[in-house]
Amino acid sequence: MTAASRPARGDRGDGAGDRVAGAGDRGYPHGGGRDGASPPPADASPAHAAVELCGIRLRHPIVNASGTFDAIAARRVFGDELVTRFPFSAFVSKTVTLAPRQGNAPPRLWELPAGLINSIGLPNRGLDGYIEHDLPELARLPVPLIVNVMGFHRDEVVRLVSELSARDEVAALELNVSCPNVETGLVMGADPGETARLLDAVRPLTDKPLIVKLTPNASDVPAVALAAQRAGADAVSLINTLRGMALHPATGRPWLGGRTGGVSGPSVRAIALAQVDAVRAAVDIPIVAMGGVSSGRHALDLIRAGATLVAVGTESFRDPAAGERIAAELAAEQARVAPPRGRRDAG
Ligand code: RRO
Repeated sequence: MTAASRPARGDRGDGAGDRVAGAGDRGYPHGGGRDGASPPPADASPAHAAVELCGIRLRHPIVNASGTFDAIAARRVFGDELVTRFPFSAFVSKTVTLAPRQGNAPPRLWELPAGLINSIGLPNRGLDGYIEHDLPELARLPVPLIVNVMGFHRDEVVRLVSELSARDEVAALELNVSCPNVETGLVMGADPGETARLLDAVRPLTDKPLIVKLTPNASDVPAVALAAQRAGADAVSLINTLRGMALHPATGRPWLGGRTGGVSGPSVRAIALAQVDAVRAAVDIPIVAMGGVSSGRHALDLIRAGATLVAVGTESFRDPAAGERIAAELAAEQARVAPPRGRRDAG
């Protein structure tokens, strides 16, 4: 089946994308009174902000960046309030690998003047554990589920895509191509040929939307995006984190257990904007843009650069309700730039 002949995908058929409650005056998560947490927005998802990504209807354009919001832990803390006031219009899972992983040795984080370096190292239950334990929990969220997967060999990605594609709970798959192929040593997403070969292997296995998460640690990111599009990707997402390093101030040795890590947060926003702009010029498929977004204005910048959706990552560590606040701020910015019909003529 060709990309053109595939049916509209990703719609869970249960209106899930329409059931995100607008913010009211109930508890989650503003009620906790965290320092620096967002003030409650009046309405996080007015109708004019609704969008569609690859056939998936979403209440607003703000989703989470993979690995930056633990919805299962958040539900334990905030209870059903998380479900009725979920901060994102879709949930992107943390990266799932074929085998379970412990992740990197600590320390795993280093704080920067404007952001973070993380070296988490993909801790997860593996595919079987994810399907048994995480998927049933995540399927209870009121928004479509996008599952992020990564393999160290094409065959691993083939298994991940084919098994997750068979699950009705999964609206779309995001391929994390930021890891080296153990056969070639090349980072799959740093090389257009590797990216195309990966898509050639997995595209025929699924009718669900395939989003390729690009790495910024590549010499020609638009060329990788174009290779992904030509090989059948439905969308690209960018940017993943930029490789960085910190030294222990006393010993001068690498601080992070993984030696290097990924830089995110406000320090990378200008880089994200430039890469989204360059990728927009190279491809026609939708872009999910992220990198240092902490306000509606930042989200609007990425949409102006050509994004359909914007993901919030590091800011959610500071404020778990950031997604809801940023969606409301974005809607206000968009209404200011292009007021909804009726209001445009008023006065
Ligand atoms: O788990 C991680 O350390 C990690 C991943 Br998979 C990723 O895609 N990006 C990142 O900054 N960290």
